[in-house]
Amino acid sequence: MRGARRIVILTGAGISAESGISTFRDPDGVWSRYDLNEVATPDGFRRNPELVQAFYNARRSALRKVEPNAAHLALARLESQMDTCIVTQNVDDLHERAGSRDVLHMHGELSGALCGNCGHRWPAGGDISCGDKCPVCKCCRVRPDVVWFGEMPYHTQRIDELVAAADIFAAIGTSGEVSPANSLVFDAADAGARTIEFNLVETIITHAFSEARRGPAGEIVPRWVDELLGY
Ligand code: BV8
Repeated sequence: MRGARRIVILTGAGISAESGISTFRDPDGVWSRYDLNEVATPDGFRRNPELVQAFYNARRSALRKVEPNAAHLALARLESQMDTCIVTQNVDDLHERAGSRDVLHMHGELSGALCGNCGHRWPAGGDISCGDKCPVCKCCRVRPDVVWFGEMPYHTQRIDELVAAADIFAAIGTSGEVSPANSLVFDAADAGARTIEFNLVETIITHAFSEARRGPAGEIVPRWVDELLGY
C-alpha cells in the first residue's frame, strides 16, 4: 500500500458557478452568448483581436467582483492536511484566493499575459489591449495567457505524472466535454485510483467514475472533505 493518500482534483467551471462566474455549457452559459470559434481560438484572435481582448477583459473585471465559495475553501483546507493537487480547467484565481497553493492551470489564467511573438508570459494586472507592448521583445502581439482550442494545454507532463500516482481522483464541476482534460479520469482509473465525480447532473464521463455525488459543489465538496479528514 502506498504512503499517504495522494489526491488529484480536476475542477471545471461548475466549481466557480456558486461564486457567480458563468459556466460555459449550461443553458445560460458563456458559449450561449459567444461563439467559441470567435473568442477562444487563435483564428478568432487573428480575425478580430479587439473582440477577443474585450471578451477576456470583461471576464477579468467580473472576476474582481466575486469571491471563492465553500467548495474552493474546502479544497484549500484539504490541501493543508493531505497530499492534494488541483488541476483546473478554469482560468479564474478563486482556488488561489481560497488558499490553495498547488494549483495547475491547464488552460492558463485570466491574470496572465502572453506575447504572441516571443512567448514571454507575465502577470497582466489589469486589462490587455492590442496596443500593449511585450516587456521583452517590445512587439505589439500581446494576448491573454489562456489556452485556446487547438492549442496545447499547459503542464500536461506533470498532470500525467500526478494522475498516474493518484490514490484518489476527483472531478468537480466539469461537463467532460473538453479534451484532454476529459481523459484524465480514464488514466486515473487505469492506474488504480478511486474516482469520484461531483456534479449537479450526469455527464458524458460519469460512466468512468467509481462513484458520483450529485448536488451543488458548495454543499457536497465540504462534506466530502470532512469525511476525508475524519470530522
Ligand atoms: C488540444 C480556456 C491538442 C480559455 C478553454 C474538433 C475540432 C477542433 C478541436 C477539437 C475537436 N474535437 C476535440 C477537439 C480538441 C479540443 C476540444 O476538446 N474541443 C471540444 C469543444 C470538443 N481541445 C483542445 O483544443 C485542447 N487542446 O486538444 O490540443 C494539441 C496537441 C498538440 C499540439 C497542439 C494542440 C485545448 C482545450 C482548451 C480550450 N480552452 N478555455 C477560456 O476559459 O476562455 S476550454 C473551456 O471549456 C473552458 O476553459 C472550460 O474550462 C472548459 C471545460 O468546460 P467545463 O469547465 O467543464 O465547463 P462546462 O460549462 O462545460 O461544464 C460545467 C459543469 O459544471 C456542468 O457539467 C454543470 O452541470 C456543472 N455545474 C454547474 N454548476 C454547478 C456544477 N457542478 C457542481 N456545482 C455547481 N454549482
